[in-house]
Amino acid sequence: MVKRNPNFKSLSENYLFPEVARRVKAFKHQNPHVELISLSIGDTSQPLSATISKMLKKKSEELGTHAGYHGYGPEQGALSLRKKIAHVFYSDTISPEEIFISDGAKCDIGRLQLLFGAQASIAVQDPTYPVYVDSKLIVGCHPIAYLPCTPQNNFFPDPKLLPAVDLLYLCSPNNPTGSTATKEQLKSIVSWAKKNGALIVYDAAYAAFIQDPDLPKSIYEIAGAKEVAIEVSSFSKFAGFTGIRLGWTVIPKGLRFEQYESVHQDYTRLITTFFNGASILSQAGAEAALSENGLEEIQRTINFYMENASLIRHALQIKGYKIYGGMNAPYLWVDFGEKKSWELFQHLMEETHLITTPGSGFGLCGEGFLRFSAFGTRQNIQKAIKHIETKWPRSLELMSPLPI
Ligand code: PGU
Repeated sequence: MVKRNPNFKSLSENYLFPEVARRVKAFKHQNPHVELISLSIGDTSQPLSATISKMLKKKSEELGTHAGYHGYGPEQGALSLRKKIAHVFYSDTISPEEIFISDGAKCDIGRLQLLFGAQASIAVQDPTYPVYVDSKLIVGCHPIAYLPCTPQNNFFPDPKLLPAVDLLYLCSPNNPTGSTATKEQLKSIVSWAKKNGALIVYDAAYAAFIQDPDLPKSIYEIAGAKEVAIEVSSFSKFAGFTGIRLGWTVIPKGLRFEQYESVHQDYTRLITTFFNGASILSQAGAEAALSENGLEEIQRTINFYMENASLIRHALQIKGYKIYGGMNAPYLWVDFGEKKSWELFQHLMEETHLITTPGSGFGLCGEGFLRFSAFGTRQNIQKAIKHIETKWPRSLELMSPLPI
């Protein structure tokens, strides 16, 4: 018999969102007539913009002709798209050769684990996007260092307290806390990485949601970051590509391993071996998204989601809840004090028919919090607000004891 990969023993039975889905399904089975409103998974609800949708149609028609047909593209992605990303997101401070187009940020996070392998030690923010941890557990692992990120430290680790690790994962704007790192915070981390010979894996999947012009949208806005940081990003949230799939990873050519070997060269080797390039259709859609019209249309959708965030924030504030995030990020992180996140989740689902994401699903320091996503339709957000206004107790105290 084939032996099971022992690393899987370290994982919880389900990944966070399938676990939420499992509980929702069980409740619906018992209560088929109840309408549940989900502010849980960060999945987009607004249609593709007209410019993107037209391009997808045009491209698929072209593919149906002899002249327009195309097979495999370069594994790293179309040069024209890499150039556009370099221009729009990095003002040409990153070269197109340093950008690897992919089928999404989540997939790249997995590939980066293969790049560094089992021997690399990692540190993550706690709470954190669970994929950094689970993908590390799958490749095999040194103990993972969890860096508490709570209201007490403005959800950002103190560089003076960082352990000696090879890789530090940072996500800003943060999933789940909705906090956004300042330039000063990133500067301190970049200089820590340089001093300690560490690399930073920076997840900027929500950068387009930053409203405050003083907050950095990329780690490469920090001098010297190109020597120590990889940046992962995605079209999923800002362009509505959660289903279409398209992301990218920046591997600066200056990044080096201990013996001065090139990280870029190894990543190229990995990508050309394991990946045959993102879909040509997605890439055409992404180029359209970055056209002048495309960017304008996308901005309107971003504004729409951020209005959702402020509507939820307002409703929760009136009820006296302590809320973080939702200003430069599409997530709100709500503090319920001593309560257990999964119990709260269950209680709110059963009593008020709202689905949220339990904070403890993102790490121990997420206990007592719930995450609210602002990616819903306006109709759903308004329904959710009505539920909060009419069914939720005014404050945390009124909620206890939970009947579970
Ligand atoms: N990075 C972060 C920080 C994310 O929150 C997500 C999606 C991704 C990457 C994935 O990007 P793709 O380009 O679409 O692969 N997080 C969502 C969806 C759940 C999930 O498992 O990815 C969320 O609700 O947290």
